[in-house]
Amino acid sequence: GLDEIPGPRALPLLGNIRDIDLAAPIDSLLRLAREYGPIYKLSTPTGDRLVVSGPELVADLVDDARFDKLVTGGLSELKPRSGESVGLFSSKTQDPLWQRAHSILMAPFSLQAMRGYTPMMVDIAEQLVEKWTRLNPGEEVDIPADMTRLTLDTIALCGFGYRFNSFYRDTPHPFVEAMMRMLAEAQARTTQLPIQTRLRIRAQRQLDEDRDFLNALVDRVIAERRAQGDAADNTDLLGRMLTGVDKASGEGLPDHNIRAQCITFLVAGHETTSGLLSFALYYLLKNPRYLERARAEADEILGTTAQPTFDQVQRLRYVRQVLQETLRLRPTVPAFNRYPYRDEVIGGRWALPAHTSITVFTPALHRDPSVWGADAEEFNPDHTAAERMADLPPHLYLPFGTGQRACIGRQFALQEATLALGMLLQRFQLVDHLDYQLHVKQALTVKPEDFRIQVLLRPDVR
Ligand code: MNH
Repeated sequence: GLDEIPGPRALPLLGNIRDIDLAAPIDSLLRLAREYGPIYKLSTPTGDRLVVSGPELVADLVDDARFDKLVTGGLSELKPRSGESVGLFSSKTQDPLWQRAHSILMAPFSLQAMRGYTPMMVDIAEQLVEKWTRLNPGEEVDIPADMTRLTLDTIALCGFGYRFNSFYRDTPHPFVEAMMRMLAEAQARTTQLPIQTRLRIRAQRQLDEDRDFLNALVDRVIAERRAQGDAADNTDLLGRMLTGVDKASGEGLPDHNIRAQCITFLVAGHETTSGLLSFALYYLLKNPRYLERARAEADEILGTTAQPTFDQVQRLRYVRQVLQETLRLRPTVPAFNRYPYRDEVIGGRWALPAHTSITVFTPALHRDPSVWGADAEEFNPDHTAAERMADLPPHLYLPFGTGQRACIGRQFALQEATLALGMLLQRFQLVDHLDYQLHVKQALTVKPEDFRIQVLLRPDVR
């Protein structure tokens, strides 16, 4: 039973809270995995949790016939008002609206659909390039801040034709501020007792205000689109949601669900991808050999092209490999949760009662030397070479989660990040003038903190 599963000793009431450094939980969980192995037990204020990172155990957990996504914590703390929808990310697999939205959205998130979004992605990436081009000598760029401008504006434009114009602002758009406050509140609630949450009346009022503000903006965009009728260009995600019909049920999506999906795409789609780009730039700066190889590829495929095409982006294979290797070491969504429908045995050894909460912890899974070799802890894009990935059992590399609940935005993220990284390498020399030392900040997702560099237009392309 669960009693045999190893783990740090839990204190009365506090559980294992002192085994986790809240400022660096990933490092704590990695250390515990090294100490206690592929499965260990943690006792937290929200109950016992198993943390799993062993390949043989994960092989069982990815089986959708026996295990399901466990919706917990974070975003699900932000329960909508009754009668309202939650987006794909926070809804249960059994929710008929998850099934319907998932089936309608598969095609607009497919690799083929990225061809249609590429010009909009280029539009925003050009704004980043313009900004960096016009810096004075010696000025710094705040990498995570600019990557967040890029990814947020890209998903809003491709998602529903809205421009946040983040490159024209010093401070975030009010929509983004409201969204960030809501996420911070969701995060705070994961460590509060229910009574504490109920007593924080001001926080609740702020949350309601922020939610109303987000909803109103998205509702306005939806109403404007509907008002355009047949004249509307419905090739973006919003258009596909307004016109799409689920084959199984013959039904479309209600407006309150479309609204929830739009907000979900903004939340799920921007920090994850901006963290990926920030870490990738960090690793390239610290590994000039790989940087040179990626730049050579950008030069070869993009040449002096101002606006890369879908096909050119597809051919940036090494750049994509760099991004995949980045997600191996620094999966920006570092864990996801599963539960067994019934009593199960995993790895032929551990018996788990039905509905046990299980966390699949990918940073440890992705560093297993038996899979990735003795240099598993090191950044080297050869680890994620296409030939190697083709032979790899899929459950060993899970930066986008697994099975039917895997990331629907995966092609979107990779297309956008490959395009942006390719364009930056094509034009800029990156200067690590502060000899940046990696400091990881974790909120809902993970990113390098205080990562500032200098950028110079490449003399050979000026
Ligand atoms: Mn994304 C689910 C990682 C980019 C929209 N995403 C997931 C999951 C992971 C994940 C892991 C599964 C979580 C779970 O099982 O609980 N996502 C990423 C990463 C990136 C990313 C690492 C970028 C890098 N995601 C994006 C983008 C979008 C997006 C971009 C939208 C445009 N993700 C989603 C949605 C889900 C999801 C929606 C939920 C899908 C579902 O459950 O049906």
